[in-house]
Amino acid sequence: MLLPIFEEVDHLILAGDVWQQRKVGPGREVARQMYETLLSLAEERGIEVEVLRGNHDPEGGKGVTWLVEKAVLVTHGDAVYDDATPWSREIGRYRKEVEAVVEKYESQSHLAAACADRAKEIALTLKVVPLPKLPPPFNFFATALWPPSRTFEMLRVWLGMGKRGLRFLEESGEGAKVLICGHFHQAGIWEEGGKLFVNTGSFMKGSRAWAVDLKEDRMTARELVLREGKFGLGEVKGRWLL
Ligand SMILES: [Mn+2]
Repeated sequence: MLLPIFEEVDHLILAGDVWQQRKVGPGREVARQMYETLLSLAEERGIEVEVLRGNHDPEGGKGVTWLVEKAVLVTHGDAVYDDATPWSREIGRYRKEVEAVVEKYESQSHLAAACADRAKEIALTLKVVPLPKLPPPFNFFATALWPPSRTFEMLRVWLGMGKRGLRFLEESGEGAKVLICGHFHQAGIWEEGGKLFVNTGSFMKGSRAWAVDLKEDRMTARELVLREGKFGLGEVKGRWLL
């Protein structure tokens, strides 16, 4: 499905949550194999692949990567909030453990890489809470909306993430002008005071996925559109000269 996007790409950055490493049961192996296939399809085409870690695949991968002489910072996005994934289903159950991790990092560097390390520790702290098996559409509501506090946290983060992302860039971005991340499932562009934050959204149902293309100092954000089972580049959402 992603092959059309691979055309004309020589360096591909996958910004985390590429596969569900934390999943338990047989689905985990299917997810891992799909991930391996994705990597080999890219490698066969001579594409250099850089995989960042996310909260769903916290083991392996770098926390952050920099492009264009550190003008562009790419990270999964769970480094942006102190508690990484405030809307997580599991966070209520592990609140004390998460607070201990946040406290441990309080006295340390608040640069992007350290924040990404904190996010990884939080991801490994949250153990998967099994869900009851329900028929559709109840399974969707159980997955997406339980517990109810999750919905409020998602709304709070969606409304505030633009400002929060720009603040992270300012405080932790080591002078970078651009922050690119996903994690929040809501694609968008926020600009303020010469700083730019692009959220590439998500491939999940109900979300839109974007891709950011960088060629020398020209950067373009585009929507990815699903046509006849394959993703292609769609509408241009923003163009910048770095
Ligand atoms: Mn995530």
